[in-house]
Amino acid sequence: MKFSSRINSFRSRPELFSAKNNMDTCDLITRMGQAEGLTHIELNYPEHFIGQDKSVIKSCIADNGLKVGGIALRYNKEFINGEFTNPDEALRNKAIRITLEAAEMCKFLGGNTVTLWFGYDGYDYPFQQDYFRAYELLVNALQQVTQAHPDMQFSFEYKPYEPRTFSFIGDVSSTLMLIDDVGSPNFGITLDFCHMIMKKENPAFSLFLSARKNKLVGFHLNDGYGHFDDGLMLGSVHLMQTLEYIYYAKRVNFDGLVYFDTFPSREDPVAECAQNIRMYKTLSNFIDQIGLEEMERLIRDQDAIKVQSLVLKMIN
Ligand SMILES: [Mn+2]
Repeated sequence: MKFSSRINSFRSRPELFSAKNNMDTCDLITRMGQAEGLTHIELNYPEHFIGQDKSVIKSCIADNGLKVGGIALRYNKEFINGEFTNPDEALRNKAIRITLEAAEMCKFLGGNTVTLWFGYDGYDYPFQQDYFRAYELLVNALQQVTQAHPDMQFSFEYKPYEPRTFSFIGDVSSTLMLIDDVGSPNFGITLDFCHMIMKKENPAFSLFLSARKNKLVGFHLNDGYGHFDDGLMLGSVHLMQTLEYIYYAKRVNFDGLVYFDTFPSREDPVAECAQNIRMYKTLSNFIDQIGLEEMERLIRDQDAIKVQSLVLKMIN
């Protein structure tokens, strides 16, 4: 299994790591290296490279026994009116240029996935967005970046809202429609558990839809209550839905990166990360003990009482 985590989580509780309050990218990577079971890291572009030497970052990752899973795009406030759908052509081109740079950086660091999350492509008011125009702009920009790097995997992480009231593409089906319209073989989907809960999707069903279309690239795992992107520890709120999600991950032989997109603020991030990995492995082992065939039989029976006995088995 490949496990990765959110680099900015490792800024919390700095007193547990060193006297330094302002940790640079290498400090954060070094701290991540202490998390038991962590194999990969993902960096944000350009955020984690500003004023940092990329070669130093590269050796720091190797020195800590880690590998780069990929790069995630973080567009700054300049793009408040949209990234790939920005009405200002110069800004839209700049967003495209930054995305292409991120792919180059990913290659340099030995990663293979560029994750795209467009926090600002969306709308807050009726008549604020021309949906036809914005959709064409988005498809066109995604074709440009995916075609420029055919050897790089690009992945779209949808989120229903936050910071916009409506993200332009905010659910599993419209993401799969977008991917289909872009038409690039190197373009797929990243499923974020909290985002799916916010959208009132059933995460295992979204996983099924993405796998059915052969577009499943990455997981962002966490938990939350469904109103905001809470970034809580895996299985802390929706334990059974997490179990069902991991079951379907096994069923489709998912071998991509499992990234914990959590926001520890009071917790020791090293312990929090190790706990998420332990939780994933424990739930995964539980399914293995029952056996995939037995699980399939259980599902075929459509007997909710038998399913509840699974919970009892976990507790006992
Ligand atoms: Mn995420």
